[in-house]
Amino acid sequence: MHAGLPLAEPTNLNLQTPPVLRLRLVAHRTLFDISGKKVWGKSYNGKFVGPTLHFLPGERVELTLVNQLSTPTNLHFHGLRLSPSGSGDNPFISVPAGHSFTYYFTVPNDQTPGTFWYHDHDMCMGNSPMNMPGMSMPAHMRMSTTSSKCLDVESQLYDGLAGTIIVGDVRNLLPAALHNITTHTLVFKDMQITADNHIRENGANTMIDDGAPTVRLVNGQLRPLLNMKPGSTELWHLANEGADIFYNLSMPNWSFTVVGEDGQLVRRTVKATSLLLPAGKRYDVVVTAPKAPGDAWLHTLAYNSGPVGNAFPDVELLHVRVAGTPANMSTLPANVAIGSEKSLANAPIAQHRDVHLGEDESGQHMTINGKPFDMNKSIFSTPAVLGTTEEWTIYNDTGEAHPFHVHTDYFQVMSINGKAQPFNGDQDTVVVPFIQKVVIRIHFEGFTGKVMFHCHIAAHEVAGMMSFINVVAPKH
Ligand SMILES: [Cu+2]
Repeated sequence: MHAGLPLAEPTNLNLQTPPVLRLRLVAHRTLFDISGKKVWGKSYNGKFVGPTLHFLPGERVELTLVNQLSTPTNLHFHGLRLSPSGSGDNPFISVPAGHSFTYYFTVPNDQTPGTFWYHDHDMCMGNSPMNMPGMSMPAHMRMSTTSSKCLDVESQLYDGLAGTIIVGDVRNLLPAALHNITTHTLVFKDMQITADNHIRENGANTMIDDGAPTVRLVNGQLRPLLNMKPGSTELWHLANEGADIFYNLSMPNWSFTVVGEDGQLVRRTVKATSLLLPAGKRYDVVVTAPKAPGDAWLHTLAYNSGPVGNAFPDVELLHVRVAGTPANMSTLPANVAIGSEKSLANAPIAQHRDVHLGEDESGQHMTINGKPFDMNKSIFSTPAVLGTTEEWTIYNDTGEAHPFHVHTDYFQVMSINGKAQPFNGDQDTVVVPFIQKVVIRIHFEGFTGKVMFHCHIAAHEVAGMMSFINVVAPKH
């Protein structure tokens, strides 16, 4: 691999956003060119970072997934408020090898502009009958859907089956002087490569080891080069679309002004010198280059996820060269009003729930409330009621951090290990530090159905740290 090539953006699957948007993603085995090195993996439409989808609030989307892989796959639209049932954002759908499936959904009118992503969420459903709405499965196909012929979500994500979704244009919410600033999408993924030039997968003879040395990439490139003019201001869409590992982003002597987190607008902008992105997390940030020319690096700082977790080293990710004619551009300070999401601090709480994240000593068997994932049974015997707010206390009973992700509806982080968190917007993924607890509030306002939640370290999700809650309509 050769470092230092000019930064390439992920390709766009669409730029037009008509009222009915028809898109096609083809999942297939692919020989990637990763900064000059040929590596086998799996892709949507040919690139290690899948093409970027652009949606508008209120838009009808008809997205056909063509599965040319030799194993089942599916799609999850991470962070979007979509129905978890039918042909919407339904991870219980599994598209068999050689088949296609069209996802139909409408982006909510009140969907905030920001950065989201899509990725495989196939749950290797073993001998359970396929659940594809509108598709009756011939008997011979039902026979073929055994667990021996599926590939776990960690392997599929790691292989390359993920891409970015951008809703609307966050720049329109910034002060007028910043409406036309340059944007970049920066997607973080890592890669471990086998001796025969395949991206590592879990299988009979190999395992992805999320603590092993790995190659960290930006947009599928090794330490690419981004040119900026002195004093210029840009909007960066940051997304950790990797399977397992953390990114602790920082640029010495620079700062990030956070506009959105997990596709949710912040109430007021905040300055940050580092941003922790577990797998699945996104930030929309504004950055301004210094007035003096020079070189800077976007790093992931060293990060330790806990005594039985991983100690990730400091790694340079992106070379930013500040050169050329100085630009005299506006900056984005802290404390600028952006979003209008209301706090749930005073909401009546319909239900309190405890969520215990657990794992055994081997780290191979993981649980929520003592139970490994069962796609047929929620860990909760009582459902949630649409229109109500619940408070969940997530206890991390293990010696490593777990990023907790909820589908369909966002949540508000109330406290971390007893320390109250000021409200500045919602999230869909929160890091629960080892042996600590995090309290969140969720207002179930979107949809009835099975709403998944899980650790977004894909290895942990596969090991069983996943369940769902049944959300039901209120009784009248
Ligand atoms: Cu985990």
